[in-house]
Amino acid sequence: MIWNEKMECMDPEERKELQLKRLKKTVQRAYHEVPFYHKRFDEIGLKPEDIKTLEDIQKIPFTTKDDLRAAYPFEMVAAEPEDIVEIHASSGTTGTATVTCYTEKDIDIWAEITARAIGMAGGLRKDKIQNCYGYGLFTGGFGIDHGAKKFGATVIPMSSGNTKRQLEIMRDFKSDILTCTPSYAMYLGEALQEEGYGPEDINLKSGIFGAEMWTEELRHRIEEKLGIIALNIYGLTEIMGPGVANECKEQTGMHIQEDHFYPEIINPKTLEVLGDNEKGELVLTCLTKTGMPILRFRTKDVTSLVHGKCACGRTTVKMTRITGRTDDMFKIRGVMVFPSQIERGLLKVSNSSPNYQIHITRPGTLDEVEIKVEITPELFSDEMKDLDKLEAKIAKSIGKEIGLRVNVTLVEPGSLPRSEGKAIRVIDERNFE
Ligand code: DLL
Repeated sequence: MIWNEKMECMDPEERKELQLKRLKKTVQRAYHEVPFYHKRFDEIGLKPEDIKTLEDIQKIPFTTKDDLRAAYPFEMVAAEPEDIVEIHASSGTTGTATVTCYTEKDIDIWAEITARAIGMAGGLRKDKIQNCYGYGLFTGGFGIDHGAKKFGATVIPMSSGNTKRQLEIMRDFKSDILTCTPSYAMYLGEALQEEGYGPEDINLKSGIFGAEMWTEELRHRIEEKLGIIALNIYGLTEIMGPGVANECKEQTGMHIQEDHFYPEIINPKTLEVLGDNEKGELVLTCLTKTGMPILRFRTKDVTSLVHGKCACGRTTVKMTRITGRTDDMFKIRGVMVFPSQIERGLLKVSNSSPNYQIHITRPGTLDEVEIKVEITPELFSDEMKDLDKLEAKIAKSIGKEIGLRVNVTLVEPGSLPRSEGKAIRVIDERNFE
């Protein structure tokens, strides 16, 4: 079902006019209400009136995650405090969080775009949506919740975790649509099987999965295990949350909700804007957001854009599955982690060595992190039990920093590879290509 035929199937030329009108308005708002943008524009002699065509967007400087961090928590807000009705923050732990503020109008738009995702997943008003994205500062839980209510479906606000209960509710309530990260969907499928049940014992017809990288192979496995059609959903806190782009049943990429977001693909090195089908970094501009309108945000996510009418009838541009990042951020079980946080945790433990390597694997369905740390030559001769203690101490300190459990293995001094340039700190053995 197409939730908003007018917007999703609009003639592309007509949509461009709408985008330009909205872009001009948002640029005015950002310039006049956000000192950061005022200064940025003035520095290069750019005036909001200089944006006369959609291509003129290229005159606007990029906004980065560092800019947003520097503005922590509320400096990017473009609305009066009394008009802000909800706040969310990125899934990273302290120090890396970026905050986003929504007006009532923003929440309505957010609900609109996730309602579109539910439409794409074959949603009906009588459907029950088991929402296992985390509720809280993370945008996943509330984003889907707002959309499910706007759609008129029934939301089961499970939030994440407690797998046994999730399965019980799924069977007893006869949930129709599942929303969670793809790795958790797979985990639920396996747990279902372990309990002696199969797809025939549940009522699910589709799933809306995102918030982390995943592959076609994982899609097939989830579909088989749960007996559903599995669809991709993309979004990020800085721009809105889930729903920025949603996949339809054609499963050929995610439709960007272009009436609300303007996408560009750039070469991350030269910053040049790339054409259709060319892989590069996704840059997004909010066209309608009023609480915190972000212009030309460098997402660091690697994808490409595909224009043209989809077999589903929608005319919005599609972005292909994300295959990587242009920075060193990685997500572990849905939580954003930067190597610098791991390093901080490691080095808080006195007599730990700064030579380390982070190994990420997905042995079954859930991510595992192992941090190999060289021991200093002085410690090398120590008793085994002292080394075990040190491992546990480092694991605890890092765990505190990133909010996740990690395994630490001490390795011999000098055994980790040295690099003359940028050290290779992260070995991600999960395959997302
Ligand atoms: O992950 C929002 C979201 C919630 C999206 C639920 C989809 C479903 P953040 O925590 O701010 O927000 O993380 C945003 O996650 O820049 C990507 O690197 C990654 N990401 C999000 N969706 C996908 C996806 C939410 N479908 C960051 N495929 C983004 C690959 C994704 N990566």
